[in-house]
Parts: sequence; C-alpha cells; structure tokens
Amino acid sequence: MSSTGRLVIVSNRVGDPRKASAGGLAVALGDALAKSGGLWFGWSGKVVDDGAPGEGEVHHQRSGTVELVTIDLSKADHDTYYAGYSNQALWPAFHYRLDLADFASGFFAGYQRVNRLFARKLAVLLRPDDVIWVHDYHLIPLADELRALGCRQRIGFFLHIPLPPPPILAAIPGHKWLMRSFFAYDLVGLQTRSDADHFARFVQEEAGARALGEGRFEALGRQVVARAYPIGIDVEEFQRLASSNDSRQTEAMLKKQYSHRRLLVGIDRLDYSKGLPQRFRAFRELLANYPENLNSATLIQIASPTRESVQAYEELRRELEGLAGEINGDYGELDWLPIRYLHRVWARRRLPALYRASRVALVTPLRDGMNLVAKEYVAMQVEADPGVLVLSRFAGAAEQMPEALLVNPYDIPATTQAIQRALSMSLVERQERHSALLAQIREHDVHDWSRTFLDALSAIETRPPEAIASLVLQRAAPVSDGKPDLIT
Ligand code: ADQ
Repeated sequence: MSSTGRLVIVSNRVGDPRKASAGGLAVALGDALAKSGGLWFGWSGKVVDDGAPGEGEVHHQRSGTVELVTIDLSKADHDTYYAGYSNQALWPAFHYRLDLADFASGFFAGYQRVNRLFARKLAVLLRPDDVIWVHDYHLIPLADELRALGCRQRIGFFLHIPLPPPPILAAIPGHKWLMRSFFAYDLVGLQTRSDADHFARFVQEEAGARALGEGRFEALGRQVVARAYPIGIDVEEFQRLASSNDSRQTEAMLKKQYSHRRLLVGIDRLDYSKGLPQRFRAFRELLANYPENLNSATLIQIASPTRESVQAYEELRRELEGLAGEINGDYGELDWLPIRYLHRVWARRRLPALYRASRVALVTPLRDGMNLVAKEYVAMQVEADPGVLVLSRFAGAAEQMPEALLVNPYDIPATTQAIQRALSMSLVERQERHSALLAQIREHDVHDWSRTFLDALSAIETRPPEAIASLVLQRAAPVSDGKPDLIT
C-alpha cells in the first residue's frame, strides 16, 4: 500500500488472523493490517437477549500489532439487521432470488440502525489519515453513516456476493438508498466484470450517473470508482495444510477406503444458492444413464449448517436429506453408498486431503460471488495426475476459469454429461486444463487481491470536503414509517 495511513477493516465478523483456524481471507487481511498496525472492527458474534436496540458493548483486543474491536448486538438488532435484512432480503435478492426475499420494513430499520451503531462506535476510533475498507452486504450503508458523522477518510467497499442486473436491484423496495450508499465510497470492488457492468448500468439507469471512464461515475454530487477485483485463495496456506501429518493421514485413509471407487467431492455451506438439489439430481442421472458408475462413483458432499433460523434453509436441509436417502436407497449396495452426505463443517486443515483424494469436484452453484472451493480444489491437485473441476457458469470463478468444465446447473442432463466427461477425461487433457487453471490461481491469489484493491484505494484522489458535505445534505430523514425510500 502506498499510503502511510493506518488500515481499518470493517466486516460483519472479525477473524483473528493469528488463530490456526483462520481462513485465507482473514490471513490476507491480517497481513495487510499488520503492515500498518491496523484495526479490525465488527460484530463480536454475541447476542444480548435483553440488550437495547442500537446499543452494544464494545470490546478491545490485540492480535500482535493489530487491534481487534468488536461490538455485541441486542437480539432485536441481530434478528433484523443480520438474520433479517442482510440474510432474508439482500442475500436472496443479490443471488437473483427475489421470490425468497422478505423486505419487511422492520428488517430495514434494524439494518440501518446497526450500520448507524457501527459508524458511531467506529468514528471515535478513527484517525484523519486512516484508510477504511468495508466488507460485504451487511454494511453497504456504513460509509454514508460515517460521512454523516463528518468522516473524510478514504473509504473502500468490497462486495463478496454477486451484484445482480438493474431490473433485480430496482425490485428492492426503496432501492435508492443503495445508490446513495455506493456513492459515499471512494472505491467499490466487485467480484467479476459482469458484476461491475451491472453496477455501471444500475447507477446510470437509476441515478442518471455520468460515466467518466475507467470505472468512474459521478452522481449525487460525488464520484465513485467501481471495478472488478476477483478474490483469490492463499495457495501457500493450502500447501502448508496439505503437508501436515493430519492431512496426509486423512488422504491415505480416504484413498485406501475408496481404492475401488471413483470419488467426487462437493463442499459448500448448506445454502440455496449453491445448487445442491440440482447437483444430487445430476448425480442420480449419472448412475441411471452410465451404469459403469454403479458400485463405483461416490459423491462426498459436505454441507455445513448455516443460518439455521431461516426457514428456506431448513426446507433445503430436508430436501437434500430426502434426495440423498432416495438415491442411496435406489442405487446403494450393502458395501457401497453412492452419496456420503455430511451435514457439518469439515475442518479446514482436512480440506486438502478431501480435494486430493477426489477425481472430480462438483462446484455447481446457481449463483455465487466467486466460490473459493473451485480454486482450492485446483490448487490442491497433484500435477502428475490432476482431477477435474466441474464448475457452474454462474459462479464468479467461471470468468477466470474457462478451462474448467463449465455447466449450466439448471440443465441437469447437460450437467450429468459433463460429470461423465470429467470422470473419463484423458490424463493429457486433465493436465492441460489443470496447468492453465493453476497458473491463474497462483498469479491472482488473495494477497494479490488485497494489495491491488488497497493500492487502487490509496491512489484515488481524496474528495474535496464540499463534495462530501453535499452528499450529507442529500440524506433524507431517518425511516419513520418503516419505508426505506430515502432519496430522490
Ligand atoms: P461463501 O458463500 O461461504 O463465501 P465459498 O467461497 O465457497 O463461499 O467458501 C468460502 C470458504 O469456506 C472456503 O475457504 C471453503 O473451503 C470454506 N467452506 C465452504 N463450505 C465448507 C464446509 N462445508 N466445510 C468447511 N469449509 C467450508 C462468500 C461468497 C462467495 C465468495 C466468498 C469469498 O458467497 O461467493 O467466494 O465469500 O469472497
């Protein structure tokens, strides 16, 4: 980072980058924070049953040179901001599932209240030359709230999930708050070029923004730059994990246990965006249409529990259990079950073993911001005998990974054919595809991603204070009737 200022990361959850369980993202952000003696701010994960809405105790902790500041949430705030607006309105809408979105006004008021709470507690900790990087859909309005408190620092935002095209965004009731929120940032990072294209169309069509070139837009008296910064993985972290004793033992155990079988693997959070029922159906067709896979092809599907209080997730769990039971009942033998479905988190340190033991990975989301499992699987393959990635064209990763077998997960027969092709692909073709994919993953790893984003943020000209003031003036009164339509 060229700026001398301290880096401040804000995200819904705060990861301790020095913990062994920390994932690649926490480690990469931790590295960037450590370089500037930075601060990481977010929710503590604690819900206070009788806490007052819009209030929360703040905790300070150190992790090396990095300060971790977290805040508790009252139950009312958690249920409206987190479980409510973030995960029952924005998450489905941004994954093109307006049918599942609940735009209850109480949810929006809670979302706004918690963003305001975060801004209030953070603003007093900020220094004038800090550079602030806000993460993900939980905190889209945070910069606007900080600006309203007079914060003039550079503020960047990265959206980890997809940004849908304008007709979907425009269906979000009172969506104009979104526009104002984006224009309070200096830099908005998106996962893919098509997400960046959706952003460009949305701000031009809905706010009459002027495109100034190279991703810069002007509207509401401000300018914002919006570009694609596709996230990567920490390849070295995975190589280290793969060489641990635990990982080697798990890999040897899997290879021995499945020596007469061909393993396929799926690793996901149990989320409706991940296309799991469609994947199970395609696998069932594989057994029905290509009998050589009977008593052989075995799909290990790890689906970790997530957002269990939300009804759509509970329904999905039941659907998957039913499908796995049917497929195992119809095709299984005394000594072979076609689907091993595990409803739990698989320890990160054991992921490499599962990736390496599997001939094929099924990464077939209906919609996904990036999907890091696709990249982790490729990074963990042995170059002499690599496995094949079957990847949904609707995962952000598909833009960077054209050498995978790309599928439309809604087209079950075509997905089945792609799986069969993956299982029977020649060694030469597997190696060619794998080396092209691996080169890309190595070059654009998570460290490259955070460096590139932060360099771009530091290089952006700071706004003249009048421009910020004018944005603040355009803020409407707080939501009073529960309707989040704030500007026009
Ligand atoms: P997620 O939707 O959680 O993340 P993904 O990128 O697939 O999706 O996974 C993130 C991490 O979680 C990976 O390191 C993966 O190995 C791990 N993981 C997933 N399921 C697991 C399981 N069952 N057990 C153990 N580990 C598991 C969001 C967006 C994505 C985007 C990421 C990063 O939804 O589109 O790629 O952020 O920006």
